[in-house]
Amino acid sequence: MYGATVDPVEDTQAQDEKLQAFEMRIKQGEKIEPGDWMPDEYRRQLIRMISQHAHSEVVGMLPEGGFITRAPTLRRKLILLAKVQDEAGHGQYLYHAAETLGATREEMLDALLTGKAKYSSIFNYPTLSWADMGAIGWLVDGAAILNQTMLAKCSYGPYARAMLRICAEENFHKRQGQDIVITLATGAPEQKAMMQDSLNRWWWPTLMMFGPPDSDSPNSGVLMRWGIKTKTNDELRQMFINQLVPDLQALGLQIPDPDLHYDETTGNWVIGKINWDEFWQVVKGDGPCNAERLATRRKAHEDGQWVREAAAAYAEKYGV
Ligand code: BYC
Repeated sequence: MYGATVDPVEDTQAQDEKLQAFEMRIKQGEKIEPGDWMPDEYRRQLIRMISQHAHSEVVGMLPEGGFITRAPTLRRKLILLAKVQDEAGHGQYLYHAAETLGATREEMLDALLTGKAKYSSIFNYPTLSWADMGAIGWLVDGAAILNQTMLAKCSYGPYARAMLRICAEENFHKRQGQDIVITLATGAPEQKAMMQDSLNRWWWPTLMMFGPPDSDSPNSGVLMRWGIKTKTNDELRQMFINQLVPDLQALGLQIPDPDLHYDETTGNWVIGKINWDEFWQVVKGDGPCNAERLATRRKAHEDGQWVREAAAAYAEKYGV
């Protein structure tokens, strides 16, 4: 509400005071809620991150969705079906959280379908075997849980609360992935080979999921300052590596990294070089499945047009 009569010096001072009060609230661990004052950049960053996160959940249904009809048993099929359905629900919670900041569903979907919006790089890799359901569940969901457990403590109330629900379900997803990996890694030689091949393909892309190295992460500074992120990309990546390496090795699986070693001094598993050129290529839209994923989403959106029209007509007729 800044009309022509507002004194610019007084205005800047008022803004500074609001910013100080806002930062104090974050420092004290208070949640920022939709109607509260917030800097434009805080709102912009949250809409960017939450909408990308929502798109990731929705696009993330595709790599596993193709295996629902190819699950090896009825029990596995039911579990995978429930998991993929959960991801759609996660997308819904997150789109709602972004809407509380003023983004509309139409704008967000338009950005996804026109290729303007990002979604997680990991979903641009193909799923080639049943073992990939294990790798996605344990590695990809495991990585997502670490990131989302951090976000469940973030400063924006609706995002933090959405994360609490999502993390509860993601833990089940991780367990189902772990169960598949353990079954295959301790099974027949063919099963073990299938699991090893899957790990070879998913290990590096999963490490890339955490985002670029801290030295090359333009958003981290402001996100950390305002309590949206409380851990950096590299910190979370290292936590993941330290958790996963001993567990995978205990199953007799080989981590596809000749430089991997344990550093006694830091207590960390140290990895070789991540291929960041590959990461940026995928993020910029030129990964193995980017075109296929977007084409599938666009078709689903077009096929769902009649449902949106019917829902809108119903709402208009009955005033709901
Ligand atoms: N993929 O400054 P940086 C799931 C972009 S789904 C693509 O470090 P930031 C699941 C980044 O956006 C869970 N793009 O960014 C679902 C930025 O570009 P813009 C997905 C990436 O935001 C189905 C630029 O690179 N989780 O669990 O500080 C089945 C510079 O990066 C990626 C989330 O979405 C990437 N991996 O940190 C199974 C979590 N990394 O936007 C499982 C929410 C970076 O400036 N998001 N970029 O043009 C986040 O926590 C953060 O956004 C990130 C990146 C850690 C991903």
